[in-house]
Amino acid sequence: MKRFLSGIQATGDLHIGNYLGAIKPCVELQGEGESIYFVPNLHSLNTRPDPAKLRKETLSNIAWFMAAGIDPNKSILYVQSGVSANAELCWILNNFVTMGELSRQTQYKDKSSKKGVEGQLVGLFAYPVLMAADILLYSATHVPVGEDQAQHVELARDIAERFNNIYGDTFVVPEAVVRKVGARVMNLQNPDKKMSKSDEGQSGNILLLDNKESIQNKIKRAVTDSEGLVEFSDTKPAIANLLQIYSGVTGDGIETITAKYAGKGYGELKTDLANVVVDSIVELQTKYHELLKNEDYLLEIVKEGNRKANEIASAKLLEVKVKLGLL
Ligand code: AQP
Repeated sequence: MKRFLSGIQATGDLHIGNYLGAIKPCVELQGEGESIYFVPNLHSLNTRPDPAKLRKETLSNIAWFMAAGIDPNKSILYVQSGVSANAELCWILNNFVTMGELSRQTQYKDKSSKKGVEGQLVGLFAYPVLMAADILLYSATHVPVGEDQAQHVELARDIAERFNNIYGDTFVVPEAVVRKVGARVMNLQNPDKKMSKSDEGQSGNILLLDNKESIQNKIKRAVTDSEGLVEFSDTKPAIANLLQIYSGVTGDGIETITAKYAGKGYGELKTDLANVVVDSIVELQTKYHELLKNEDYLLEIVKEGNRKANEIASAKLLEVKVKLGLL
């Protein structure tokens, strides 16, 4: 039986990259096996968030999952801090990974390059270990993620194999599920850089909360190139990015889209792209706002999700502790 697991951090407003790279694949996989989706709010602590903001964004991500189609009757939807076994297993797994491995993680290198290693919190450095615990504790077979997180899943595989080799079969070795389209949505103003919640200034990010005018303006102002040819190519990253967003939102293949715009300029592509993005985001927003009106209902969903997650996690943690001789 396949078991899918994925999470979206509460670290700011979600963008279309989070949606196409992670949330949409999670929804599509729901029903193809068991699924567990969660908000990794313990991970968010490495940005020292304002408590009220963290609480709000945690519930907001639960609402986005549900607005996109995650059904709490079909999937477990939970919040990381509601299952203390995640943090406990993380501590154990810290002893199955080296500082060298963690310092080679691209996301750590990117994020720490801004402040230098000296000023970095251990929480950021150890982020991939907590992520490994999140995955291994639930025996996930498949982890739908954007491209930026694939390296962390790879490390979780290494940690699982290392543990299994010493203590016998304990953890399922997980596989990352990275979609061909939408796995790395780039910033509209800088197509060499991926869209990120933590970007300073959001003019290059299409946020799931953006209104129609804002989406239209951002796409209209997206950088292009001087060739005027709608082609999907590594040498045309800005156009390739617009095409992958188009494809991710509509489900149309890249070739179908390039054929449609052959001989047409970027203006027409951008206008149509803005329309399809607006249509899909507005539909999501309507459901999202409806869900947010009833916080008690969302809290009930989380409570029940945490209960189910705890059941799975505590059984696996006990197995690990027995193997390690922990009383
Ligand atoms: N630009 C992106 N394109 C496609 N997928 C993306 N993801 C993130 N950015 C893109 C995927 O979204 C999921 C949730 O990510 P996360 O919140 O756990 O952390 P992240 O990968 O660090 O995402 P951000 O948006 O860049 O957030 P910040 O700025 O807070 O670090 C993951 O599956 C991720 O791959």
